[in-house]
Amino acid sequence: MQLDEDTIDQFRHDGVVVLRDVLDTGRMQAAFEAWQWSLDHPGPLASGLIPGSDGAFQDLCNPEAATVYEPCVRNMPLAWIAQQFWGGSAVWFLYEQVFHKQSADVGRTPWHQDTSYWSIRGSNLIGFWVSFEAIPKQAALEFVRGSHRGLLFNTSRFDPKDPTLPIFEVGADHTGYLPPLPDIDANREQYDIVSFATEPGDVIAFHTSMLHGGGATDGVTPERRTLTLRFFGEDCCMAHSPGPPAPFGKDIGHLKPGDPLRHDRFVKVLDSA
Ligand SMILES: O=C(O)CCC(=O)C(=O)O
Repeated sequence: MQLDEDTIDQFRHDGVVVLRDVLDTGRMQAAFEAWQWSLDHPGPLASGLIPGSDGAFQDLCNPEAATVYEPCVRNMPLAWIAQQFWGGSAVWFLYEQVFHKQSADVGRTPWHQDTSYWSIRGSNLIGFWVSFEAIPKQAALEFVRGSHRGLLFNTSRFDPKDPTLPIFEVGADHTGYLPPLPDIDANREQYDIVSFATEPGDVIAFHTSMLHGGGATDGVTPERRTLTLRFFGEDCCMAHSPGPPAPFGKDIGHLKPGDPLRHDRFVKVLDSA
């Protein structure tokens, strides 16, 4: 899928674009079968999306899932899209994440930034958000436009009492300190929030450092089945972080801050162009 310059510029500037009709019926079916596999084979990080609340499920980075997702990501144009955003960088598959909001009253996914959960930094980072239902704007995931160019915050621990509570304790030496997450929902008028209604086959591409959240279910969208596929490129390396190399744990634990992010764990999907 060849992108035009405006779309590439928009992704680089805004950090998010919606791409229409990216996945045809066959690729959507393959993606759905992979998503279903994840639901049927929960990995070590599977959980209810929001601790203490019912009706939602997520799983991510399942070590057993690589062979399930590899054919899927090789057969999709997503890595090629990422390569165009990154000016020709090679592209590696980082990991999959599945979301299942199972009833009409599941609340918003709290505002957060994916990158700040990881000890990985770089500009070549992207998530592709694929939903198997049509999603109207009021149930869509929301993004703070341009926030991938701003601060990385101490991201949300998804505490239902206060979704801004940080995930990491700050250590005595302040290594990897990240500032507290702002309360975006309480001050929405101060933020440039964008969202997109989508149809099956559309894909939302976003930089993983984007502040994003939302996507509650309601009577119009009583169930949401979503797959996010994340990729990285050449400039990504390990970084100091207040936490572990989440969500990879021991798998890549020998990599040190500054080391390029390269490991057998990550399938290279495209060589540099
Ligand atoms: O779909 C959702 O509710 C959350 C998605 C998300 O946070 C992500 O894909 O990074």
